[in-house]
Amino acid sequence: MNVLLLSMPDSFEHMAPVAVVMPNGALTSLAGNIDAHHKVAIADLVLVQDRVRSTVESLVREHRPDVVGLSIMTFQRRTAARIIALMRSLKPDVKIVVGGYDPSLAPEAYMQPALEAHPEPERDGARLQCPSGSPTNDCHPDRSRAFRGGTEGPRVSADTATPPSDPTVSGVDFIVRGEGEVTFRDLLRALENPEHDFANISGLTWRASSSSHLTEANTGDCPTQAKTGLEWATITSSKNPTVQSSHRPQSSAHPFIRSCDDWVVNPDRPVHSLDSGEIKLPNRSARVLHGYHMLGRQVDVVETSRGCTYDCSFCSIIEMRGRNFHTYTFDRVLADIRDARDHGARSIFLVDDNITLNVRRFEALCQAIIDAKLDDIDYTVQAMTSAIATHGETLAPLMRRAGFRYVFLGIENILDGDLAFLKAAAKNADRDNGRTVGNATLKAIDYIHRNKMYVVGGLIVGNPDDTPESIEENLRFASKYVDWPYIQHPTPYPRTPMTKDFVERNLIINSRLHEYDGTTAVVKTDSVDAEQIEFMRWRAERWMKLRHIPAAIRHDPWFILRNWPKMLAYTFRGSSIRSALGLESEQQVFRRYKARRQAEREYV
Ligand code: B12
Ligand code: SF4
Repeated sequence: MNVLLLSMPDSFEHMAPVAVVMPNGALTSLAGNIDAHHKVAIADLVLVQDRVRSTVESLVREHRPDVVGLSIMTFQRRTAARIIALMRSLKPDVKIVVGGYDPSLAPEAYMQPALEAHPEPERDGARLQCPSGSPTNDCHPDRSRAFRGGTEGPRVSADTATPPSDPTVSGVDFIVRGEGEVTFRDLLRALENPEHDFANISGLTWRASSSSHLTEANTGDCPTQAKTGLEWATITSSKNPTVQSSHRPQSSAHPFIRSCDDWVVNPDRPVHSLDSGEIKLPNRSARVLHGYHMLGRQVDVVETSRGCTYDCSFCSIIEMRGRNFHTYTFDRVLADIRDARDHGARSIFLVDDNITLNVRRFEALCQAIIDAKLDDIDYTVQAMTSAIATHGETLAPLMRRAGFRYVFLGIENILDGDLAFLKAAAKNADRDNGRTVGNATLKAIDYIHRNKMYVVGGLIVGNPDDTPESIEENLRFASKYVDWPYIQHPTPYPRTPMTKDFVERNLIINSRLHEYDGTTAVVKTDSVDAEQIEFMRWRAERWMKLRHIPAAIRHDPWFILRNWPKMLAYTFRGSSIRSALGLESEQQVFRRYKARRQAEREYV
């Protein structure tokens, strides 16, 4: 089969395409794990933000995909809906599979009635009706037509197939929940098999209409009404196979949407142990778009482990895969790094959720990188402050020797009250003989700086009890100590504990999911409104970013000298000659920046 894998084009404020464009690690891993006879192409649409529609059109023309897989974060849901509608208009019989954090944690939002690939003529002027709560198959008279080469019906144009309004997506055939390599591989096998037996694929949610192979075990009542939007806070994950029903009121705005569709939710797939060799190396050769870079150096992503045993309230990881930590063997990691280097990478981001959970292993990995002579690459990694502060004496010099350059520190906040809300106190604790003796942040930063590495400072401001003073205190801290600010606002992603808190305290002021990008304040605090919070961060952060330019010039002079006007223009977008001369207020510039940002989000 022809398989096309897409990541969404949406990026956020701290990922200025002129400075960083990073590949999506999930897609190469999926591509590396499907059977060899498939023809697979990967397109990271973040590489073509200004021409998404034409790129998708030519990808469909060139690759004639039978199956399209989309990797989606929550803030990308609306774009995903638009791309699916476009796909369907270009190739109505294509099978659409979604995966990643958003489909895994809010699958209900993807269970909307399908955009009809071959719209049924209206019968007696009425659309198909399905009795509420009916078992699965009855309302699908033509249920496997698309697989068996149905006739070309009238095409749904991208315009008429406007996706339902945010935050739901329609036209999806399969939802892969959690880790995807084996689930996706098995799904492709089932699609090739005339039986279409999807019932035995753990981690898969599928339309009953996709298969004739629906067992007794999977049918039954429809216990859960599909939920979307902010209702996700109350949904729990499925442990048993169930049929979910997404009966929705018919919408006259979407004439080709069926009035009902039933979904089968297979049991969860247990997380992979990784060291068994079950997950094969990523397939980077499948990429058909190019141009990934980090400050001009070709960049790639590599995993050495998955999972985390902490439970920070803002993080999606626990609901995604539970609290656990699994590691790849060093042989595999080194082979992966070599493969990335052979494909041109000179900079590598280790995308582990929390590599510093096992510091001894991390130290040994640094040594293995040095021994394997893979230390000529610039590495970036995410780390906990407590691990760096406690083990910095030995760990930090080894990291430097291995080639680490940027360390993303999850500082989150410098105030104890905020850390308690974020449930991030433990990972920021400075420990001595197992006893907590204070906050680890400054000590960790010091180790990193002494070893000539740079701190990307992850902070979260705008928590419920924050005041203007506490926000300023964090911003001052960032300005003084971090080399590159990565400051965000708390964002209520599906099923995180934080979301529940914000819902209960009635602090969410914005439910437009495409603005849930981390740098748009979508929640207020008890005493500061959201716009004010965002304004304070935006005003302070722009200038902090400027300070890193000399260090960047020393490392990559030609790239920075060629591109600094574009970088400045991006960082200070919204500014004008009048504002530079002090003839406009910062609020006016901020409003213009917000309008620009709004326009940027219309990728399709
Ligand atoms: C590395 C990383 C980044 C990197 C690189 C991003 C990239 N280009 O890949 C950087 C730092 C740039 C980044 C930025 C952001 N990130 Co980020 N990031 C991560 C992190 C740490 C690991 C993701 C990863 O690569 N894992 C390895 C791969 C192999 O696993 P995976 O992505 O889960 O994919 C598996 C499954 O999900 C599934 N799958 C995924 N896609 C698909 C598609 C199909 C078709 C199928 C079948 C299966 C499937 O199968 C894969 C293989 O098992 C996660 C998790 C964490 N602990 O924080 C957050 C995370 C994904 N990021 C998140 C967010 C919100 C962002 C930002 C918006 C803001 C931020 N917090 O920084 C930005 C936006 C990025 C942008 N496009 O502009 C959230 C997403 C939450 C959500 N509900 O959407 C996470 C979960 C962190 C969190 N806050 O909880 N991120
Ligand atoms: S330590 Fe990092 S990966 Fe682990 S729960 Fe906290 S934010 Fe998520």
